[in-house]
Amino acid sequence: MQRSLLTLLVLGSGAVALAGCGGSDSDSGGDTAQTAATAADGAVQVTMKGLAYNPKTVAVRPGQKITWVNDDDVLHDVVSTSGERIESELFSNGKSFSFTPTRAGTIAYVCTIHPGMEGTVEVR
Ligand SMILES: [Cu+2]
Repeated sequence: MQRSLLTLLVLGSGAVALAGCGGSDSDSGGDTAQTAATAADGAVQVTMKGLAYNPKTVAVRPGQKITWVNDDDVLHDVVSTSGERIESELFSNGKSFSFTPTRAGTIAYVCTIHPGMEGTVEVR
């Protein structure tokens, strides 16, 4: 009962916002993944959340560091299946792993304990 009322309120306010402002920037919060992808120093962050890498594909230059941060309550790792070798330990919530590719190419990687949890690093 409470939950469905909340859902209605959320959906309702979303519809009002959509109808009310013609295409202005969304300020709904809670979805910071896109803007957080590239830090000021050029490092790229991939968040591990909901048994997925976000963003799933990142494009970097050789020498540009990538940091994976585990935002799930289960362990994850980063192990490449093609391209340059990446092999992290399993790490827990709040922990991170960084890798800096040295040459151009495509790196496909997976989490070894979660089937379907896959990502790609495009190095150009
Ligand atoms: Cu995993």
